[in-house]
Amino acid sequence: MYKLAQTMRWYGPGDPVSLSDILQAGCSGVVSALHHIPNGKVWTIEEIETHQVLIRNAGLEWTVVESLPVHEGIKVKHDNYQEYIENYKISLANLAACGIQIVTYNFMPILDWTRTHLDYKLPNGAEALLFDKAALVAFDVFILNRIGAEADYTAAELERGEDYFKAMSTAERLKLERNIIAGLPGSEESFGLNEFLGALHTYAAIDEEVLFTNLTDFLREVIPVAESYGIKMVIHPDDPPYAIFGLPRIVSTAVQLKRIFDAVPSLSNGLCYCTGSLGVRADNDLLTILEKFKERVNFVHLRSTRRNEFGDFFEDNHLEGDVDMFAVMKKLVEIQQDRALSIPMRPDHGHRMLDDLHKKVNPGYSGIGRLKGLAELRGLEQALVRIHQDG
Ligand code: DNO
Repeated sequence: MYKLAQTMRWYGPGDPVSLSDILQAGCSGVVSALHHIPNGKVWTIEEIETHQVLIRNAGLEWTVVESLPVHEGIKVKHDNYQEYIENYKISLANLAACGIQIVTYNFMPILDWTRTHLDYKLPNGAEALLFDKAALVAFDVFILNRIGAEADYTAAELERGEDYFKAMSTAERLKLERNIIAGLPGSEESFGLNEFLGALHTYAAIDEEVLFTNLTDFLREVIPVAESYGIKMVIHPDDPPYAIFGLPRIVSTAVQLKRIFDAVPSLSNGLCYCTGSLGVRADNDLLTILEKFKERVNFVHLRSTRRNEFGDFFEDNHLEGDVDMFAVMKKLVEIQQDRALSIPMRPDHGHRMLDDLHKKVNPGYSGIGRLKGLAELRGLEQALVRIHQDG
């Protein structure tokens, strides 16, 4: 029986969660990236091998790249975007030469994943990541003072945002700013307020259609190269899966995903099926998405969020929240048997709990919280595999 290949993300030698921790958690693979190489530069074989050796020496294998970042120059098609695309192709060739064949990337403008609070206290004392819509509005309209921001929100949202803003201390404003734009772990960029406004400006003439063209032009160049090396590229959905800061978003729904795969049909044009990102939208049917793109799902992020009527969401326990993890896992078990392969999976994020609370951890990437998520997911899968086997 094929089972999900259990992995955890490792940020490199500076990660407070060590490779030994990851091994003890039950993983065989590691999801990692060369975070020290500036975005847009080539990943050389030497650099890849050095990282690979660190991981191998700990008894693990680097099975998935997350992420090989797509330079902003490609997303907005700056003059030198061709050079970045060429560098991307060389990095793919080098990864393939080292035997790494799953490469994650995203096409979110400017910011990677976005949360407003990194230490949202749960009733049991653990901490979770939270996206509070009122806080986002407070930041966008009243702290960043983005021109035209008001038009993106309803009157009720603006009112909640203003109340939120008025109740904040200066320290809280700074913290909110840091959480949103100073770069969460894994993000490729970080900004101050003015820099961020400047970055937003580079998208003034880029709507969803233009961004889609820029994505497909990129894919038409890199996917044939990936395919020739046996690499599966997997696009990570937008997180959250809708427009923020007036920026275009094109990887948020089944319709958008279909458009991307129709434009470049190669199976090397794949999906990182992230239940936590896609699941934030009530109109995203996670099972339908999985069924539709099952041939292209070559990496899985399992996580559950819980949303409320205001558009806020927090990261819940892996088996709770709005994601029907039982149904998702059942489907993943079936898909793996049909495709006769194991798909790498990582427990996406985890609460900060127990000893995590006394340590510095990368938000979302705690040791114990992720271990708990992974253990629950592993148990769920084991049971479903057994049921599948017994017919
Ligand atoms: C957040 C992650 C993202 C993801 C990138 C992929 O925890 O899921 O940062 O790695 O969007 O390129």
